[in-house]
Amino acid sequence: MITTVQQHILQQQQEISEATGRFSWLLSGITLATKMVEAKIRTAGLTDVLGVMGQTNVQGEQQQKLDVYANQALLHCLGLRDSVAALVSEEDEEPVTFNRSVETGKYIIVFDPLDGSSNIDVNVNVGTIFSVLRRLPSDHSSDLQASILQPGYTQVAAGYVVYGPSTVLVYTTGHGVHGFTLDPTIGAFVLTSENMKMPEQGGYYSVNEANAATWPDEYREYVGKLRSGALGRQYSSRYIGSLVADFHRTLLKGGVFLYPPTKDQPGGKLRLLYEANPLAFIAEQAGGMASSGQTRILDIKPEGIHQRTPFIVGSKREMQALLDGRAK
Ligand code: AHM
Ligand code: MG
Repeated sequence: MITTVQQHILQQQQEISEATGRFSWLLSGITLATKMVEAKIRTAGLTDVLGVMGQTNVQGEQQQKLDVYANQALLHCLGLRDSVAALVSEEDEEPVTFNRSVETGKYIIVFDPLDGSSNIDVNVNVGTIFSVLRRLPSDHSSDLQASILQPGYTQVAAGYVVYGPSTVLVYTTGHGVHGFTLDPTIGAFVLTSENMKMPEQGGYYSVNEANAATWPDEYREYVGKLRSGALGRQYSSRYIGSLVADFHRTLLKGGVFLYPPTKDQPGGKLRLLYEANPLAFIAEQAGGMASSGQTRILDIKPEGIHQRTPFIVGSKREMQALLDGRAK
């Protein structure tokens, strides 16, 4: 028989001592919203949702119509869950907080509603990334900053959905990484890969090489090593420009994804809370590693909700080679 993501979360919950039915109810808000987004994406060319909406978001980027829809779907589906204390989105400058007591409003969800949005209009994979944090019991404040700005190692759960040829959901609660595929005939995410493991070494590296001239030297040297066969393999390159899709391939096939510092983005481009942290949690749970080049991603203490970080994630062998190169 099939196992749906809902059933799987309920089973996992029995293994997490403090988990209650609230947690699976909360995650069902995420799966519902992502199914709404996927339905919209499937008919995108036929309806009037492609293209730019004419607003710029807090990062100064043009918001696509689908970005707005995905953000609203998540805010709506999760805002109704009474265990949610705050929602933090890439698309909103400030967190959306709910006036819920510490006993009821236990969780904070941080998300990138539609990652890779520059790919929407060209029919290339996009995704949703989420991270669940536990509200600090001492955090009675209305802004919940202390609870929101916790380092990634405190995440209770993290996951993503890739809207590709099929729609795939991958999540972890710290007990392995599990993958589900949306069965459109029944409208449910069905378990397709339990306990996913990243290969110890892969055959692909993934980076926007157009930026190579402005990377710090060690990244040019590192990618040079991958190209020259110094790691005992002849690598090939793959770069989609949708982080979720590039990460998903790295999880399945191994290798390394990098977004190093550049001249225009000396602090990195990708966002710590809703891009790097959740993917780093999943990578580590699958046997891989994630670093900013200086620090383990999950150890970084965030200072702002839209903070950026250089992000390098992948198989053990490639990650170790990067860190050894830095240690020289
Ligand atoms: P977005 O969340 O606004 O879509 O931006 C993040 C995206 C990532 O999905 C992707 O890894 C990266 O930006 C690509 O950047 P670039 O076009 O500079 O290579
Ligand atoms: Mg993104």
